[in-house]
Amino acid sequence: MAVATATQPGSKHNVQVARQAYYDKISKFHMAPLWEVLKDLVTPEPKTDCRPALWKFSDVKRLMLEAGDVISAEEAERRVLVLENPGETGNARITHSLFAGIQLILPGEIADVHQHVSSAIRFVLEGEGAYTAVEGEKTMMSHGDFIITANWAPHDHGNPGKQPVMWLDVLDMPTVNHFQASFASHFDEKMQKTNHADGDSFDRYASGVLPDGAPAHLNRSPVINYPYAKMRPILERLKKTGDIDKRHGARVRYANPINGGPVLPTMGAHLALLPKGFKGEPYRSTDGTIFAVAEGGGTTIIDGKPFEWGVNDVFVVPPWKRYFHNAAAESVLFSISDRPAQEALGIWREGN
Ligand code: GTQ
Ligand code: FE2
Repeated sequence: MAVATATQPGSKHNVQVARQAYYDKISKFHMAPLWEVLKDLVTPEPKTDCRPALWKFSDVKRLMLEAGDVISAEEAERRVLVLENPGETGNARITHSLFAGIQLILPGEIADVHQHVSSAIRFVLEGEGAYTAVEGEKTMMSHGDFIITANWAPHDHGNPGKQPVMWLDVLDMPTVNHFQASFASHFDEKMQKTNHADGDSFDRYASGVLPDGAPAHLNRSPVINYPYAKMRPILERLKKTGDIDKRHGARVRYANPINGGPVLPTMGAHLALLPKGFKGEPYRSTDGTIFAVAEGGGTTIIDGKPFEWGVNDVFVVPPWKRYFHNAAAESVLFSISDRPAQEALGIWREGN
């Protein structure tokens, strides 16, 4: 029986050469062999460049205030420092699908009205006296408020107060850009005309009644601001009655009052109270999740590594990385992810 050598037909070397020649030939016809890349395309478990990371508010605040000296809100259009995932350097994203940043608006500044396909949420960290105006409703911003700006909603921000105001922005820009479907436009005026009082959309839609004739279907919430002052007592009720999830604590999901669905089709958010001494059970899900600390202090173990957090810190858990929370003090965690988008596409999974 003949033994294959490098010079004989059918040898390993010849097979490689013949295959490469074939790949070169088909590439001229814009075709490529799936079998060379199949293992990277259909992985048995989620594959991600996203890494666990945490941003300390003490660093964020100091560096953010320095940005106030370097550029005005007007020049910047939005004075935002991107929270860039260390595994996605240069890509302006905190997870593969979501952008996050910290925005600063100084007393007397305005961030002009504009609109874009990307939806945004704000979670207010520090300072009082700034507002955001969304679709004709002006709402004052306070610590812990959750504000949504849906797809194509005109929005501008301003600070007629005396303190610098900072908040967390999360936008679905990487998702929109994945589909290459981005549009944006500016208005001639700096501020939109507001024709609704502060709190109007919450009182109108989130009080157990709906305006008669409200649409039966709406893929985003009509509520502009879910104020912390209204949400926090609900967490207290859940805690008192022992409605505490072993993984997530006493948690509410921000809902669209029209249909109970997520606030936005691309992003969904929760607010959770972790009682003092809470030791959470492990959890993982396919939606990489961004957390912001509204109250308290504790540690979250992500993929085996401890991340210690305090008020206004932001941290990120990559898709399908196992994590669990430990609360040293009674704590409140805001979280946001692309879960609604994954659920709509039928690809979301969770586990322990
Ligand atoms: O406040 O309108 O962080 O358009 C990124 C893009 C904030 C905003 C960001 C934006 C905004
Ligand atoms: Fe914007």
